[in-house]
Amino acid sequence: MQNKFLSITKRTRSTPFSRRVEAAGVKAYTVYNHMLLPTLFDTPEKDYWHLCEHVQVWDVSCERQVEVVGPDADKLVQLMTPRDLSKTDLLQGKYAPMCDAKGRVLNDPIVIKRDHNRWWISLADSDIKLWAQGLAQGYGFDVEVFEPDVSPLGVQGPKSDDLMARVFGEEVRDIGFFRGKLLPFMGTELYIARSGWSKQGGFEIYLHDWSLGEALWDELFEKGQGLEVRAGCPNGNERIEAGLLSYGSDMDESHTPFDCGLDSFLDLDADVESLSLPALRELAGKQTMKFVGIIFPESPDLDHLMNLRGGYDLFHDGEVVGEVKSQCWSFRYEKHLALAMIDVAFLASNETITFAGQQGQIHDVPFNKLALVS
Ligand code: THG
Repeated sequence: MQNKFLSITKRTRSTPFSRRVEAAGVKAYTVYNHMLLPTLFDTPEKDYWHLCEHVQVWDVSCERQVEVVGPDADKLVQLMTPRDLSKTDLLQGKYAPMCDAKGRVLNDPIVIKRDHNRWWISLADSDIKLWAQGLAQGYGFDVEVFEPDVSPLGVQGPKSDDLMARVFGEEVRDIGFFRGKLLPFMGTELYIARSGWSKQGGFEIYLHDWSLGEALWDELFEKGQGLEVRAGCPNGNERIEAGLLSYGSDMDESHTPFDCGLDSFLDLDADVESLSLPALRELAGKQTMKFVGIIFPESPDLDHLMNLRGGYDLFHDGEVVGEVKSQCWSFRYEKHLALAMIDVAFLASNETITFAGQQGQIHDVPFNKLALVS
């Protein structure tokens, strides 16, 4: 399947940074939370190496926030996730899968404790605002649930500390992983966290005033001179190597967190009220699928590579034993990497799998922790 053009309308919302993204020469978009998300600026390979060597500014406004505020806010957010949030510090973020009462994954956001009884749920691509509003209504909680005017701007890459220090001061350097600070910008204070959907290091600036978007963008580029700063976007190749999950591609509401390898983000023994914890305690140890990596020596063929696409069945002896969810050609390892869900029963006795005529080696994710032998 070839790429087609995307018709951009009000429904595929633009962002506070869209004009700058266009001026920077964006080549492709996807739609995420009903909003434009750039996916390509130069070639996939040039975008990749630039991210790994320099610093990029990412319009990730589409990581929309659901704000939950009011006397029952802690209760509602805890109800939505099986991760124990009771010990979250102010301005701390936690990667917190959200699950329904059957223990199925509805989203895998970062939840941020902005204040006492005030949370931002920084969403992956599914309509959690409606779910949260429904739960609040059904449980009779005293909370407001809405999408605030908040648009994250990512600053990612090895030079991101230097760039951020030039714009926001040296104190950005001691922000810990998934921690944040409120730092001044043009008469307001922006929430800035050390997080982002790459493993090259970086920050996310949560712009809470749409009208300041272009000023923020311009400031990063003006102060970034000499750092080779340029516009970028979440990079499919980099995140597949790093094993960062993409909701809707790698997993969806048919999977449990166990299937996805998200066990370490569940607190099965926690004494908290969470909608999914009873089901997840039952499901523990009974997983039927496993999220794995597969390494192929060569690219199966160009059609399969289009857009890091998944959705391909994996067969063994004529039986479907799994599905490729995302895949890419790794410029770093010079191998074709796939992320896949595979039947646990098949995995028990097999380490190789055939796909598009090639033998692939099954590996744990992330790939970039492995010594990839040639
Ligand atoms: N930043 C913000 N919002 C987001 C994302 C983000 N919303 C959508 C999407 N990304 C949510 N999904 C993820 C998935 C993985 C991570 C963050 C968000 C992530 N994981 C690390 C890992 O798996 O190695 C670390 C997790 C941890 O140790 O707590 O960073 O990127 N604002």
